[in-house]
Amino acid sequence: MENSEIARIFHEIADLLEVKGDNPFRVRSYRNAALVVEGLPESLRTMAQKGAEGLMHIPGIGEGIREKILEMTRTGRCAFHDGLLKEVPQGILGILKVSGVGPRKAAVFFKELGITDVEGLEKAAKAQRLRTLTGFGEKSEERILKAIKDLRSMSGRANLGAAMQYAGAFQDYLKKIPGVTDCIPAGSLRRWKDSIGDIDILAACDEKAAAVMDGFAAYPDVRHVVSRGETKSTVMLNAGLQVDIRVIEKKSFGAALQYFTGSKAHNIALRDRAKRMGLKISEYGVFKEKSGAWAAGETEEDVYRSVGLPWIPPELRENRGEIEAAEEGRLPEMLDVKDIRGDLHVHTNESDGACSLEEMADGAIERGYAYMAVTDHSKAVGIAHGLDEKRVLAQIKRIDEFNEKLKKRGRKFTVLKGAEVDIRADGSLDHPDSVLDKLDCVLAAVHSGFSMSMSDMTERILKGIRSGKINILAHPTGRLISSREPYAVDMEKVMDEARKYGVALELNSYPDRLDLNDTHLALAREKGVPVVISTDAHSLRHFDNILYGVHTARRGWLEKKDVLNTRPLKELMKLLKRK
Ligand code: DGT
Ligand code: CA
Ligand code: CA
Repeated sequence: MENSEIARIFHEIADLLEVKGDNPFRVRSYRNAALVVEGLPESLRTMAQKGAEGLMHIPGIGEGIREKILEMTRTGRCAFHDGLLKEVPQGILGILKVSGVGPRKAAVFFKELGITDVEGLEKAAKAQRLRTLTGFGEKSEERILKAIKDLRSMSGRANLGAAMQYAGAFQDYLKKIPGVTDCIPAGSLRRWKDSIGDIDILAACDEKAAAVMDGFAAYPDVRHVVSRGETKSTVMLNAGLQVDIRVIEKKSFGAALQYFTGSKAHNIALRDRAKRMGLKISEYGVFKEKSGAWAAGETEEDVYRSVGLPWIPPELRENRGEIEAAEEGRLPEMLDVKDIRGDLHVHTNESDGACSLEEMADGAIERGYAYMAVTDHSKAVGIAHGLDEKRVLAQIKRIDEFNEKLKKRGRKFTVLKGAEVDIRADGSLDHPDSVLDKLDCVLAAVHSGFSMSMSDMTERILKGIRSGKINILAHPTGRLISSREPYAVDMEKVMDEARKYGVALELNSYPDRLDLNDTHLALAREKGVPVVISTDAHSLRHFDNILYGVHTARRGWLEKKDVLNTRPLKELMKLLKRK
């Protein structure tokens, strides 16, 4: 079991306990554990090889949860979780995936109307039975029906973060098989696409492919082998992810890597170009069309060179003008994770984060950052324990004191005073101006009422921008990749207004958000709207998610100059001045 699966089970336990109406503290401890596990850099499976000892020093993990981790890494099951699944109908977990339906609502549907799965919920909404419940009306039924539709249209693809973990673990395993000389995940994963249909792994092999295929099928996390050939096999992992593997001779490895990295559209365009040059590109190599003579294939660079191009970074291979740009020497200068100097979206345990301000700051310092903005939620976001005016003022004081301490110790690090203020349904902000004026970095975001019409939602966000009180529009489309479609909003209008008011747009690096997406980022770049790449960290290890943000930015052709948090603090502070 990989960390993401263990985290998922802890989330499920928390959900199931909440549906049951269990003690909220207990619920919270499982949610916290899920956050911590999601963020661990090291595989729990590896850590648990030393037994409970190996799990001793994970912060925020107590004895009960440690035992469950041990059990899961050893047996692949959690008896406590299994027990809960016997008490609560399993279909209810499906209901929780419907956007806007949390454990409390699911419990009401179950107890009052006997609804135990998504199909039941859909039927009840269509039969107008939900409106018989207190607090539910015609609007809520419409919302739920739309959310069910969204959910159905999105299932079948995996979140990039989870797919990376599974691919990484599989890759480590394959590398150890004798005869394997190289092993790289290709496909959409190598292009860092925001959702992954299946994982494609290439293995270069110096002798018999059959031995590699045996090893591949024997991977402990394989649920079943879908198909098996001499050089190509497909398996299904326990987590429900499909993996294709191809075994390739060394001399064709570059050609195969190029081919299986895709995208299909990029490959077709590249092949057309080769044809015009009298060449033929296939997964086996580049060949002269007439004579069939071999031209290139060992490395990707060779393949691109053979058609007169420099190597094109995988993130750009979507046939969005990259071949022309490569030809004319106009490829973007690729952003690097080392270019990022600070994180401007960080939560602490004052709202729904797992760590204190001091712990998060230490984590940011450890990453080599020069600054970090603490941006806890405002009071409208009740489930996240959002801060009211009084608590924000107290936090400001605490940050000032903390910065003083850092200064005295000679640390070149600054905590910016910030907030993630809710943009309410009417476009007003959830903190008074007197509070916002005291902050260095105000994020604003929509957290509810997602089903507004496009014109209403656009107006709502424009009003937030026009307040002149915000610096950054956080997760601008509100999408959750595996469960919620973006809300309808006129992004061109939002960007034009943002530019006018000096408001930056966030690229939220959380793997389930990646919001803005690649095409919106390209639009921002075109329009000259500055972008901030943030992690929305709720725990220390979430800082690592910056990698997903940076690679998504690369997919949008963003360069260092387009990203505000690549600037040193002084320059950043000037840019954050509100207009
Ligand atoms: P996914 O799995 O849906 O997230 O997206 P990909 O891009 O990983 O697609 P996949 O797994 O179907 O195929 C991997 C790569 O193999 C794809 O990016 C390009 C290449 N490929 C697959 N089918 C074709 C094809 O019919 N023509 C060409 N030129 N390339 C193909
Ligand atoms: Ca794929
Ligand atoms: Ca595939």
